Amino acid sequence: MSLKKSTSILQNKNAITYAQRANSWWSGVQMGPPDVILGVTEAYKRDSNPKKINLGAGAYRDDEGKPYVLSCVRKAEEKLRSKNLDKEYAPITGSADFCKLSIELALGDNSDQIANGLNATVQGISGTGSLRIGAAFLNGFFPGNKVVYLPTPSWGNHIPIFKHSGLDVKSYRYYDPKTCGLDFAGALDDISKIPEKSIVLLHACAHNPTGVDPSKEQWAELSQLIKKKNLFPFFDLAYQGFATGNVDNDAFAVCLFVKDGHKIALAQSYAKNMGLYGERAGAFSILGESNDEAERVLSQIKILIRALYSNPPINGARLVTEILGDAQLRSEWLQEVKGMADRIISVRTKLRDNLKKEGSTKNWEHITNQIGMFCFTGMNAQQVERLTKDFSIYLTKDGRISMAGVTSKNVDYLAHAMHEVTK
Ligand code: PGU
Repeated sequence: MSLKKSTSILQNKNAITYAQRANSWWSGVQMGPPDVILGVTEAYKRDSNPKKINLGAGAYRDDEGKPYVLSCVRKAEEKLRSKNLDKEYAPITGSADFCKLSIELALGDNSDQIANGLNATVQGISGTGSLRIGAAFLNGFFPGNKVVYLPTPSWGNHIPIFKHSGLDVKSYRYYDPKTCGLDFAGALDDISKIPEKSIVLLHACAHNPTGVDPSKEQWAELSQLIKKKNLFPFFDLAYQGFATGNVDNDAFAVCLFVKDGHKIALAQSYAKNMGLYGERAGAFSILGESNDEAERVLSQIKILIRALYSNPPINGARLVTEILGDAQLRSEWLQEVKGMADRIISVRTKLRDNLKKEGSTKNWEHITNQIGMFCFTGMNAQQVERLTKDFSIYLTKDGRISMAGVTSKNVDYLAHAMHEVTK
């Protein structure tokens, strides 16, 4: 083909593209805002300041500030490699072993519920996908008010997850900005006014974003109230092990509610406690009154999953199964979770001490009182903006710091910057 001819074909093609653009299907689509949490990481990546710190998304870093792959995970990978497994589709509900090990991790190995087959458990796409499947099921089958009540504040993605599933979203008081602690009276008051047969979402431990959890006694009171009001508890258990370093302690609220007779819904994630962020391993469960009920529930969840993504990814669930199903790897994992939780607890103290050293006269007690991956600092949007603009420290606008990104190397710089913007 001559050069002249090929150029004219190109010009024609361009002309068609321009014509299509002028009258495009999508010309009415407006630019959406960046995600409030994951957008922070995107902005951080664009910054060239060598001192920059990313305290946005809750992803654990070692004391060098590097992503951390647990050694039990590396060993599980080795074991899987030697097994030379195939890549066949998983069942719609995912790996049966994975589901069993997951619900046992939450409810305990000796749970009557599991022994009696009362749980309908499916493998989900990490915590988010598990919540989303739960929300879709509730939207289709919840026999009461299709309204879910979230604590104020809650994880930023809870609202869209439930809304996209068709549920209404309302709220109950949870956090008291004056004390940077729990507004327990407010929570009780609001929950007592929720119409019967509505859904209440509870962060099982290490509340995100506040790092504020009810005490055991307060959980007991909440359980009684939620029962009295005939509300349906949906637990989000995304940080089992991360709050106290002990997976059983962190499942306290879930087990208490089950013991009190609640038939709960439960979303679990292995993103944080096994560091399997990108593997997307999680589980969703509903407890039924009988085995027959659980089976019927499961059959409907299967229908929902089939149309959404057919069946879940296999690799993350295989890793979890290797770790939880092997006594040696499991005990190594329990130590590593505790190691991560302990490192976070120790940098909390360092941050608080350094703020004092910087000369801050503000009360920063909540930094060490709050637990889990996050610290809700109480800094306002302007202060956060200054931290980012003047110091290249990236965090969400609500003043939440992912403590998992604080290290013994950057804690001085962080404390200095926090003092500068809050003094
Ligand atoms: N539930 C809660 C309470 C969470 O904090 C998170 C993650 C999830 C569920 C979902 O985690 P999966 O990764 O889907 O298992 N929240 C983190 C991670 C970043 C994000 O927003 O997804 C955070 O920084 O809040």
